[in-house]
Amino acid sequence: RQSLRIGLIPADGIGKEVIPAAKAVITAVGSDIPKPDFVDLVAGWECFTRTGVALPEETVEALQNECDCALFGSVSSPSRKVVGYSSPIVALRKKLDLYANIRPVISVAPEAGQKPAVDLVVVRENTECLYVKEETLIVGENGKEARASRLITERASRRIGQMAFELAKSRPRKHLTIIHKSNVLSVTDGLFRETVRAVPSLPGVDGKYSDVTIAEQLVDSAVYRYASILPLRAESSLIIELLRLFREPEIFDVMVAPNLYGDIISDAAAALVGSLGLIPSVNAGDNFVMGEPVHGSAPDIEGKGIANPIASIRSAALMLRRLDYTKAADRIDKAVDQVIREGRFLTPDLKGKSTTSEVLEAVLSKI
Ligand code: NAD
Ligand code: K
Ligand code: MN
Repeated sequence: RQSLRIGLIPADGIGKEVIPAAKAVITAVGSDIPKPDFVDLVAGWECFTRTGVALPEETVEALQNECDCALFGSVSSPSRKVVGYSSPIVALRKKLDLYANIRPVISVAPEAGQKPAVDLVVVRENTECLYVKEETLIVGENGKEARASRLITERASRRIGQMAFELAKSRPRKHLTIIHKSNVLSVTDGLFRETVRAVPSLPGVDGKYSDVTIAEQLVDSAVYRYASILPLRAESSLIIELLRLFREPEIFDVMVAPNLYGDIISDAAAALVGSLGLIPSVNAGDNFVMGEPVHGSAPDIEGKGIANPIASIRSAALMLRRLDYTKAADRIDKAVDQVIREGRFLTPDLKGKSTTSEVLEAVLSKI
């Protein structure tokens, strides 16, 4: 391969401040990957207000035809209905069939080589559930009535289940928790739960997952169990660590969930390690991968130059890891770990005083 063509879609808000940091870090590990060739692409709310289109056809075509992978920043979707607008990231996940959103939530142990106190991965179904966005509003006898339909298919549940089992198998604890709410939604969540549970007995699997242990947790109590894992403390040295380890260290390893629950439990898990600004993800399908920080466009800090770039930097590493550029990914993650451990250059979300570019410089200096 001559070059690695990487689509960059910073989109809105702090996406524009953190995606350049990811780009700089990829450039810095250039000796361990094919020559990076960045393709600048547009999408988002600002793009919509300027052009009337949130996801231009050229962006989708460039991703499909000219790019080997991509990085997405964040989009500022309004909370009210705007005629003609629809979230470009939700659309992109469907158009590129990026059916899994893989979100590792891992704390940094005070010393290299120690086991991190929090080490889990949320595997979120990325194409259906309430995100089919079929909503209707009618005015009935008793006023307005709004409805949304929620789609759960066997096909999507099976492939996200396969992805989750594969991931669980590759990890030391080999433990998979299925997140659902089948006690109330026995038909939709029931189908998700049963289909994921049946993955190990699919034809051709042949005992491949026999060493993976399976558990289930209702989505609400899953969040409660996080909350019972005691809060973290930023020490004077600003080293991030947990006051106490998990009371039940085995509770969560890989968690697989339908789209909306997966979104919520991963934001909740981010609180365990200190900030949403630390948590990366990849949107993955069978043929394409798009890195994306878990956070949104953060309008409260937009334009101040203090957004934490680590989620985006780690998303670049996760994207490269998925493409088997393990050495480049390891170099990036190790550099980030060192910067967090030293605690000298951290953004305000981690109780530091550094800017986005100071954190980036610190990471680059360790690479
Ligand atoms: P958010 O993730 O943007 O912000 C939540 C809180 O976390 C804010 O206080 C913010 O300042 C902080 N935060 C997030 N990322 C940070 C970072 N990198 N560094 C430091 N602090 C950080 O969520 P929100 O406020 O609920 O949503 C804001 C906008 O983002 C909305 O328009 C929403 O639609 C959009 N959004 C987009 C995506 C996406 O692009 N996939 C995801 C979630 C939300
Ligand atoms: K995002
Ligand atoms: Mn979210």
